[in-house]
Amino acid sequence: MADVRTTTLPDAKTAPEAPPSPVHVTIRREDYRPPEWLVPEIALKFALGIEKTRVQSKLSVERNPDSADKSNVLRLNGDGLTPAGVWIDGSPCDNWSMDGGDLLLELPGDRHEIGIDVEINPAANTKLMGLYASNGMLCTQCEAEGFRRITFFPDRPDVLSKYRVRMEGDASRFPVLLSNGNRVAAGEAGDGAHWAEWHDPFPKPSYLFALVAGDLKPNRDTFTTLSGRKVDLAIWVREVDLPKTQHAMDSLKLAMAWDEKVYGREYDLDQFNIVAVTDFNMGAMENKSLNIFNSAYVLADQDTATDADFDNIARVVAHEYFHNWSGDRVTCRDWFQLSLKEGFTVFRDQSFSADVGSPPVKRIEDVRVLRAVQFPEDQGPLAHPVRPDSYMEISNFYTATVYNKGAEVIRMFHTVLGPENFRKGTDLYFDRNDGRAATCDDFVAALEDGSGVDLQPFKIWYSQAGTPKVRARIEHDAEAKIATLHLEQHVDPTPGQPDKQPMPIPLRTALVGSETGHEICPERLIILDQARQSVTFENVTEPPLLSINRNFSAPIIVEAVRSPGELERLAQADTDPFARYEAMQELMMRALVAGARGEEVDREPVIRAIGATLRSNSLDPAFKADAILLPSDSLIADRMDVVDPDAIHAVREQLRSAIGSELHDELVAAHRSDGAAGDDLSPSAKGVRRLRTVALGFVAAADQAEAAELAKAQFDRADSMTDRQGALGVLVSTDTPQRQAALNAFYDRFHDDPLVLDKWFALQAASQRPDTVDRVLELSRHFDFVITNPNRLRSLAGTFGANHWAFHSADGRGYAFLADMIIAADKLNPQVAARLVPPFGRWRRFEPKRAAMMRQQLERIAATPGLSKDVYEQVTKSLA
Ligand code: 0A1
Ligand code: ZN
Repeated sequence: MADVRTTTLPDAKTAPEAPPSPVHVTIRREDYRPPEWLVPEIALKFALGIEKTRVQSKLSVERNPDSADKSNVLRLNGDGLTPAGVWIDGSPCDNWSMDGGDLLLELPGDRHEIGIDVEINPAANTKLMGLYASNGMLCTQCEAEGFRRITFFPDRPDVLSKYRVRMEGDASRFPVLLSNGNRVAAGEAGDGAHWAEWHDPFPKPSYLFALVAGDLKPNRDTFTTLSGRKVDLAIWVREVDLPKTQHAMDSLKLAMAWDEKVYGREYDLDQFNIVAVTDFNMGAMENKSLNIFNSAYVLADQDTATDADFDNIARVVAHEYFHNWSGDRVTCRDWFQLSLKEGFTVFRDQSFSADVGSPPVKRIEDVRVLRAVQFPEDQGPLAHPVRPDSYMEISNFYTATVYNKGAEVIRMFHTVLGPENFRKGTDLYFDRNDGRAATCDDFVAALEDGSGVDLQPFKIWYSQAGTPKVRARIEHDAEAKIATLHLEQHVDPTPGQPDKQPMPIPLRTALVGSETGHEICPERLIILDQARQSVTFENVTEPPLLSINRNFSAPIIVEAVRSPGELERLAQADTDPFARYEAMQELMMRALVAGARGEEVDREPVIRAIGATLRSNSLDPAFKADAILLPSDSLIADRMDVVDPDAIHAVREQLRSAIGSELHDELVAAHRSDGAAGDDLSPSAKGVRRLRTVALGFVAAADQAEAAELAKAQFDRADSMTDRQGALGVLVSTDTPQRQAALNAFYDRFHDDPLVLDKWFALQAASQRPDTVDRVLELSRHFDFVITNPNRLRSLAGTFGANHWAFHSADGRGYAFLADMIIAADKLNPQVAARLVPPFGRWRRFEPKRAAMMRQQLERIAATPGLSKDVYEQVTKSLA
């Protein structure tokens, strides 16, 4: 075969210095090429120090037979690294050059051994990507492109290597040394140092590499797999936190058993470690056998964590564990395929949480998150498909679209195939792709081949952005006893996608008799795949009520022609709990939207429906709490053509107040209901507590003084953080003497516990008072406000950005505050700063004054010198 190696390296000594690569390049999915070089094995040696860590790497590299590009240049990605030494096949090499942060080496043959030395400073790493220091320990975060901040490497997910890691460090500072796989050797190194060596037998991409060194203590346990192998489990935390790790451990064991039962997936190594760290950009990370967690998703006890915290811990522990198969054993070919692992793993963790809790309540919560975060994304300037076509900074694509809408896509496959065929498909997917870097197409192909069902039409869900809107209208021919359902679908244009195609939309649909309240036509699955479509139902013996998109079978917006009376009836009679919840939400939403538009509002159907829900003996309290909660200000805003936050807020408060006074007795009774001791974490006890606080919120809307008394009593007597935080959450929005007293008491008791102090910041940033902006400004100067800690920054700035009324304060000070925060945070941690930008994104939909102020702040951020790629991408896209 002809030698097609064309590229050569410029002579390192004579070539002009490589120009800095353009800062904000757009990467495109269509440009994907297989890697030219593979790295089947890598050995890493770390001489650990907080301020200086030396990293020596040895890569065995070989030409990729599957690559058509045959240059003799090996590009090793780097970010902020300078090689202190380079060797090729054991000989020192000075014929290397840099291209931006990347190291380029000229390689004569097809197989070589590369040695590279670098030195890094973990203490100076405020981006928290790569190797960094947190609370005296060292830890890593490599997804998506952090490994290149540790050493030079082809840092892309389709290069899989076997890792051998040796680390050495001061034994008193770093008594515990962890990495992926199995610890194969350890020993003393003199001068108070020690070392450990770890081997991971499973080839993995660099983003799954992990290392931890610190003074940690384990909560240990074991799990015996289905085939009888014993796995040693450990959760590593600071000694003081050990008593708060049991729930995470219990959750881990439940998740391991669940994945065996539901997906037939066993754990594959002898050890599984979880480490909690204080400073972490996201929730947690699925590094092979060494999961690293934001401590918020590990630590919990009754006194410091709410029921929601407990649920989140179970969910995230399960999520990361499930990644062992959906992510680690089968990984992603490129970052455009991120939803391959994330959408699927979210679907898996959602199913797990549903199975260990209450399925309808879990479904309502999942949909609430989707609507609160993903729908706005899909309808704004940052809209992108589940499988994006391009990005500047991949960190900006760890979005609700990739994660949560991605999970909805998998759920639709599950709905269409049914559980058994779906399982056949996932079995085939894992078999076929084990040890490979796969694509979303590979996933769908396996589901199709496993089930024998054609899923090609559904693939548009990966490529077409935007939330479909479905109009539905039912027509009844009483004489012929036939009902005809008329359906129409439409997707609004999104950036880069002006014209949309109809999508296949699975709609679980039933008809409920408006007289008897019985399900007169049992549920069936309608696949709406045309722009317009009609479906008939026979034997419709009474005027039907339309129960559609049951259990939220498709991630769409339904606009169904149904009167308030019909919705009220459905809210009581529908046999699908989710559809009942939906009927309530729709009823409330219509009243709120009408009110915000200045139209007259008939509150009575809403109040009657809430009253009936509260009085019901058959509904469980958690469901009641969900069902009676009014849609948030931002959800109402999503339904408005021109958003006026003050009008929305006012009408919502008026409705809350009316509910609070008309249903006073029912609400106070719900507030008083007991049967939920603080240590009882059963779904029913959690439900009682949730309803207690939701009810109190309504009482406060009608009578602050009365509610403040009830709340303060709840606060003082609370035997759980759920009740304490619930009461404080209500008080914090009131103008009562109890408010400050409770805030102070909370601070005094918990200011040494960072995760609880985060709550104190967040509660105030979420407050619905006219002075919230002033208070938040003050808090940003508070002694305990630490901008370098992502949890603290999110608890103040992130929560504030989601506080619709306060953020959109008419004087524009909310906008200025958040923009200041973004600019300041960007200098330290671009990834976290960029995640604060989205609230600005929808500026075009606001009334002109606010729209202008929001735009102005975006422009101010964009004009900041030295802006990161992360924030640059979000801000320019928001302005475009
Ligand atoms: N894969 C993780 C999410 C994650 C992504 C990037 C990170 O770096 C800052 C950290 C975590 C998950 O889905 O859990
Ligand atoms: Zn994940």
